[in-house]
Amino acid sequence: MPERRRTPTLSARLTDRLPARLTALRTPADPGFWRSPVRGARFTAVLGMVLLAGLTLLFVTGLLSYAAYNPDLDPVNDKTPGKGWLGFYLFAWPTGPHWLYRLTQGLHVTVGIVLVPVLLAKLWSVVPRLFALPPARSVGHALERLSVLLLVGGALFQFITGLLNIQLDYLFPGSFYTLHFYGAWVFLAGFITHVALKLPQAVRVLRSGGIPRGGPGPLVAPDSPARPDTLVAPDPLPATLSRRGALVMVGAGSLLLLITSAGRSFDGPLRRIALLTPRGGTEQGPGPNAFQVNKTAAAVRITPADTGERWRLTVRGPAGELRFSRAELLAMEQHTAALPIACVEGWSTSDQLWRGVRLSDLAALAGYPDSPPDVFVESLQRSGSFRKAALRDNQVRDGRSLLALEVNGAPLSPDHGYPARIIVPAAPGVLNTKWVETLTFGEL
Ligand SMILES: Nc1nc2c(c(=O)[nH]1)N[C@H]1C(S)=C(S)[C@@H](COP(=O)(O)O)O[C@H]1N2
Ligand SMILES: [Mo]
Repeated sequence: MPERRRTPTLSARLTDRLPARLTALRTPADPGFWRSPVRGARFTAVLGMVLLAGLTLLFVTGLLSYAAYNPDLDPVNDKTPGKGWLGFYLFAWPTGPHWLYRLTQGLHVTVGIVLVPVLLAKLWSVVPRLFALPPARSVGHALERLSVLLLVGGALFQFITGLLNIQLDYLFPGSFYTLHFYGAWVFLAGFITHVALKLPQAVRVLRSGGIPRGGPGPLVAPDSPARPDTLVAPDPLPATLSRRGALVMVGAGSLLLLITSAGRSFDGPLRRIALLTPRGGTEQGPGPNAFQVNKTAAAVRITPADTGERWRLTVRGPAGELRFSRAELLAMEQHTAALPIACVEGWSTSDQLWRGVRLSDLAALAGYPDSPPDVFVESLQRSGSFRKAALRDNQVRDGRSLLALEVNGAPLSPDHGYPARIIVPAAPGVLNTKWVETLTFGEL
């Protein structure tokens, strides 16, 4: 039987005759402009499914992180005043398990970093659609494109602000919390719409077989009644990498990021391989205070004179205003608690053994012998952020919530908050105020 040859289309016949220089003049709106043999519905669907799971986790852990700040203890902790009903879900952050914030925020930041290659690959895989003409074929299509704008814009904004924040290199005007919080909701609007519109299709594409091995080729057999795969390049270049190979590369990129960033949630050798991020990779040296420091005493200009013999803790409440020297605090009943420091930046330490006075005992001295109220904590630090924090009654009540004077059997080091610091189970690091000067119990 003679081999059947496909008759080339008119445009193909024309472009064949044109010099290469002229065929290169195709615009991005022309499907033929996009020539990677890797693009295809299944490639996009696989990445989409990873993002569906990963971005959902990011959104949930992000909202939890905001709740963990006690933002409705106005006005001290509210990092996004004016959030209005977007704060509808806020709840009293629990004090157990004591590693709760270490887990939720470690996941939030680590998963965020690890998803970067997946997000970029997904955007790359659908970029021809960005240029497709006409811009809107119907009202439905126009709305779909609008939702993609919210989705892609929201996701890029969230990733960029988040990554800049953990790199301690914050270029944006305005508060990170406010921007990242509102950005999350804008992103969610696009995300939900996009998932509702695309998930059925992605599931169908993935059910119709595994990821095709090898490079180019239409997703569906030519004689299949199914819709053609419009992501497949009509005029692909020769494959240098299979689709599966491309997915493996994306996965390898994510794995590399995981290895070089996840270690900052642990102490010891793992922290040393967390080369990518600040607060990792650095060694803290030997000794009981040898664990990660956020801001040093020197960085906020706290001198030995501020924390020496003249230092007093002021405790305020219905019982009046009381003052204690460090020696007087050490003479009170001391309690120990093994608790980590877990920062919003995603890094954390393993449990450290803190020792000091229970916040509930100080509340009793302040005039709340039975049920401790909220407390407003102020540091002697005069410049920079995180000088004040409010703790909720459930946190004050927990027997592991301490005004710590010692850690791991030694006095606190100046960098870890000498002469006294707050430590609360499951709370974000930012609530663990260092260099404490005043505790005000009751009405904030
Ligand atoms: N006074 C004061 N307390 C503070 C901070 C600060 O900048 N100033 N930083 C907070 C943050 S964001 C964290 S993560 C922890 C870090 O504690 P560490 O430096 O002892 O590890 O301290 C918290 N307490
Ligand atoms: Mo922090």
